[in-house]
Formats: sequence, structure tokens, C-alpha cells
Amino acid sequence: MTKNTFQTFKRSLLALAVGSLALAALPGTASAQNYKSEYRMSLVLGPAFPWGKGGEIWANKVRERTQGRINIKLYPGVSLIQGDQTREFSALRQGVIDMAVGSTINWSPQVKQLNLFSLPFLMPDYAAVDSLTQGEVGKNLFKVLDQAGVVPLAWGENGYREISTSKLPIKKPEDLKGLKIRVVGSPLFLDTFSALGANPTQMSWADAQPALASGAVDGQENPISIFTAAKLHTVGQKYVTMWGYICDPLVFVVNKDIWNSWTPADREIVRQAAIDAGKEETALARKGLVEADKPLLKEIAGHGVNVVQLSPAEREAFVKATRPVYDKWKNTIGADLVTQAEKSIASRK
Ligand code: X2X
Repeated sequence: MTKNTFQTFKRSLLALAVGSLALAALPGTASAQNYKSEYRMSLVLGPAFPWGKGGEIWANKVRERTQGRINIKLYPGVSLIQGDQTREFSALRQGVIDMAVGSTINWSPQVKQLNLFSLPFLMPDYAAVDSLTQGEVGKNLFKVLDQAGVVPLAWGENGYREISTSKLPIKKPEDLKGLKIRVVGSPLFLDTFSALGANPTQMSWADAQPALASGAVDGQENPISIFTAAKLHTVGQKYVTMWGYICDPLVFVVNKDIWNSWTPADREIVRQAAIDAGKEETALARKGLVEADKPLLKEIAGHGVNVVQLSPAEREAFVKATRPVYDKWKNTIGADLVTQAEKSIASRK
């Protein structure tokens, strides 16, 4: 090496060293030094429910596959936002929450397109749900979520929401007349239950259980997996009607700054773990309801709960009564997106 080339060599080495130092110091640049010792995952329900179990499965897979580089702690009961589940999306965007498995219902106040899944009687069966979440509609909604400021990774499921009351079995819209029904989420729910003649009142899940117990409200709507795990028969819910009016998916997401602070390899691990956990969680959410003898329904019947199955004609009366709500909200959500969803459902396998 001549003296000159040696000098050049030394200079480029120096430049390289300075360059990588500068890179490491840049905020937002992925390098293992920037990792937090713990990441905070928000959930409405804990691991006693399919929802929380899904979060736990995701966290465990990430910890294992990153050899502990990414450690996640679960915060069920949306405790990072004092139980106010409709604020979860804003908190995620702002970084109060690092990651979440959240219901489309709870994020609908901020992301109007997510109201799609709350359109009454849009999705007649699980194949319809899958055609949306696993198809083009799901991809479009992930773009919307990305633009809204979070990184969506995978779909899971809370489930088909069935109506329960302490007063009487619901077989026709008139049966709901004047009943106080607890609802959550966006104003769409107020419209749906008002159209059915009920008296809807919005409250968080944390407030719902004492309100049911004290009789401040007469009924509620939630998946059967929640009805059983939360033992809603012990708070006076004696009648359940399987009307399958809506089904809320869950979304596995990460805050954008957190996502960008991880190395590309770790991001891929977190994404794949979310996809795997989402599949397992969805199977858990459907367990007991997709088998021919529906063991979950047997379980609640065993607690003395009256379970009503609607005939197609009876169900149609609810569809008809809520159709104006569907039409009104189709425009709010975006007519193109809803039409795409309708087509996707019509051609489902
Ligand atoms: O509050 C509810 O009803 C629940 C638990 O199902 C949701 O978070 C949407």
C-alpha cells in the first residue's frame, strides 16, 4: 500500500465509523440499543377469554422468536386508558399504548370505515366474515388503519354478538320495545337499537357488568364466548337469542414509532407471530359454536339460560327493521367499501 492509498483507506475507515455512530444516534433508527425493556399491550379482555388468550399467544411467540429482545406485558381491562375502551385507538396512535389486540367496534369512533363490521346483518356466516378479513376488503381496511397512524398486522375475532336480556326471550323486534340495552362503540349501535324500539345506553365493558347486576340495564349484546367466560347468567341474563346480527373482528396492531424502532428482521418476526396468533385466536373464538352440537350453547342452557334460535322468517323481521340503519351507515362508512364487502360476501366459498 502506498502512503497515499493508506491515507485514503484510513479516511474511509474513519468516515465509516462516524457514519455508523451518527446512524445509531439518529432517533427512530432501528438498532437493538433502542429497544425498551418492556412493551405494553392493551386488551379489553384477559387470557380467560379467547381475545386475551390471543394476545398472550402473540406475546409468547414474539418473546421466544426474538430470544427475549422483545418483551411484551399484557394490560387487560384496557387499564392503560382507565378502562375507556373507545379511547384505545387514540392512545395507540399517541404512544400511550405500544401495541394492542383491539376490536373494530372500539376503534370505530376514530376510524369510521371499521363500522363496516357493525352493519346489521351484513355477514350471515363465518365464511362471510372470512371473505372480508382475508380478502380485498381486509387489505383495504389495513391501508386505512395504516393511514390512520398504526401498523396493522393480522386479524383475529371477538365473535358473533348475540342479544341477551333479564326480562324475556327476544323473538321479534317488538320484544325489545323499551328495554334498556347496554351498547358500546360508535353511534351506529344507538341507531340499530333505537330502530328496534329499544332504549340503548352506551357504556364500557367495565361498567356494563355492574349495570347488568343492579338491573340498571336489562340486556346486552356480546359473543357467547364472553357470555360464558364472564358468567353473565350470574348477573341476571336469563335469555339469549342467536340472531347473529354482527360479528366483530380483532386487529393485531403496533404503534408506528415502536414499529420503526425495531430491526426489519424483528418486525418480520412480530408480524408472523401476529398472523399465527390471529389464526389460533380465531379458532378459539369459534370453539363450541362451529361443532354440530354447539357445546357452548349446551353449557349456558345448563345454567338455566333460555337459548332462542330464530327461524329464517323471524330473523328476517330484524333484518327489515334495521335496514334503514344499514342504508344510512353505508354512506357514512363509504358506499364503495360496503359495496365491495357485499360483493365479496355474495361470492364467498
Ligand atoms: O365491550 C364489549 O362489549 C366488548 C368486550 O365485546 C368489546 O370490547 C367490543
